[in-house]
Amino acid sequence: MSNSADRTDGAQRLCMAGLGALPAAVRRPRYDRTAISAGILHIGLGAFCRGHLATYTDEVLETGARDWGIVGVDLLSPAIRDALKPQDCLYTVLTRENGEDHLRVVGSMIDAMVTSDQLRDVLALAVNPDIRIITLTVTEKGYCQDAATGTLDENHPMIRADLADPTAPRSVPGLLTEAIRLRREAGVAPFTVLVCDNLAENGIKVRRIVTRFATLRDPDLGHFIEDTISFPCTMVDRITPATQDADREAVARGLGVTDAWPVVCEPFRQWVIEDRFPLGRPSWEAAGAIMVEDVHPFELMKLRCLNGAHSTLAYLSVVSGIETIADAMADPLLPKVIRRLWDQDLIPTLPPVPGTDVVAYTAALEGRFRNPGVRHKTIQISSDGSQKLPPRLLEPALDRLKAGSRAKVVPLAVAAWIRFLLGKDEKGVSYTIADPLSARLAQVVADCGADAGRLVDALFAIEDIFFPELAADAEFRADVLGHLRSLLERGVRTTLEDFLKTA
Ligand code: CS2
Repeated sequence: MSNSADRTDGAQRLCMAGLGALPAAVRRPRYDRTAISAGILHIGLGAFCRGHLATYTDEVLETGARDWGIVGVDLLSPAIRDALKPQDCLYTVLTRENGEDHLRVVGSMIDAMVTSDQLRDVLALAVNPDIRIITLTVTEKGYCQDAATGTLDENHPMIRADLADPTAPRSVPGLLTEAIRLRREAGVAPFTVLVCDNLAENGIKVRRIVTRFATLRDPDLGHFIEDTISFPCTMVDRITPATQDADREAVARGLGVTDAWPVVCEPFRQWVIEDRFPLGRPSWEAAGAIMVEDVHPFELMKLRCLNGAHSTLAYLSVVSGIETIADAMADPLLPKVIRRLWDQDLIPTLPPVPGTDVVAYTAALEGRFRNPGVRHKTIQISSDGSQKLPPRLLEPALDRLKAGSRAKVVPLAVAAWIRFLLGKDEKGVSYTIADPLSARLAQVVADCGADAGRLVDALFAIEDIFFPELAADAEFRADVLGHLRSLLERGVRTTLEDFLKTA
């Protein structure tokens, strides 16, 4: 994330007192914010939750609800809290499409905290009976999971530290467990945990992870979580790149005042939620959320078609020096590869999705990816591949295998990820591999160099990433190896041209 949130150049700052003076076209809260109390504690105060969940909640508050304000908590750095507090936690969402900008000031975030220096306050709030839901956007890696199996990574340094000192947690499983324990001790009914990250079966998975952590800490607490805490699954969608300085400047021009940390995103948003909230929930459906019994089909469609295509585009693009998803979609070859990925590998793995034509969904995705107003950097999407590849691309490849077929485009995407791990693009420009397994991945690259066969063998052996059954499939391995050799010897262009000539 660009790091000049504090650069407001002495200009007037977005705040409650100045709301009335904003240009008429700027949408703003039409409710009395002073009457709003906190009902949701949100963990992970990045751009995504502010562009998605907080905008839905803002619209629920506009219908007259008073007790569903959000307190946002960041686990990592005080930067967003320190940007938001001086502006009464107001911030702007700028949506862009077809050359048009729409500005909206969101009011549903009523306070911001950071665990590094306010852990006691955060835990006290989690015990408060007014808080009925804990929502999370901490990215895939935030759950300290083994990505391929979706279980707790018990060797994770933060998990080990939290098990040694469980009342001062730093990890998400540790924090949730401690909050649940304190709440139980205080005799307050348990909150619902709503995981809004891109994990397959996100609620089920995080329930398993937190239960395991709690069991290691105290088996009785583990049983309590298993028996009493609701973790509904949910599918969240809105393309929301990290905020850049140019976005801050555009927002300042549109508002006439500065906003230290606005959010820029596409106009599209979607939210599908399993309706299991024992202590109630905001009427998110009033803002267009879809409440369902079973999120799974929606989640698979989104994770595979949207996120799987994103990751494929990201690795091929970073290696060939293409900076954004919109630029990738303007390339003559890449959209054709993605169309094949959808048609040949991903759509055939999806169960029927209620009320949805999946082919039309992918056509709409193509339009969303092409939006040049949303400068979504391919290097940003390339991060955390060890966490993202399994649900987005490797699971569908495994599904194809189990169905007696084979993935045609996933091996190319996997080869592109391996080529990406070498850390230098085709023009010789170096980039950083951001990944929770980066040390291990760097060791593989250091050991194997650009020897395609050794790279594939060493990486396929990492069971946190590759399902053993898929890694053991000779055809899948040969396909990845063939593409990787081609990428290394002849480059992305020629590899794609040849690939597109095949059936
Ligand atoms: C992206 C997602 O960064 C990534 O890995 O694929 O953040 C994507 O933009 C969102 O899931 C869209 O809802």
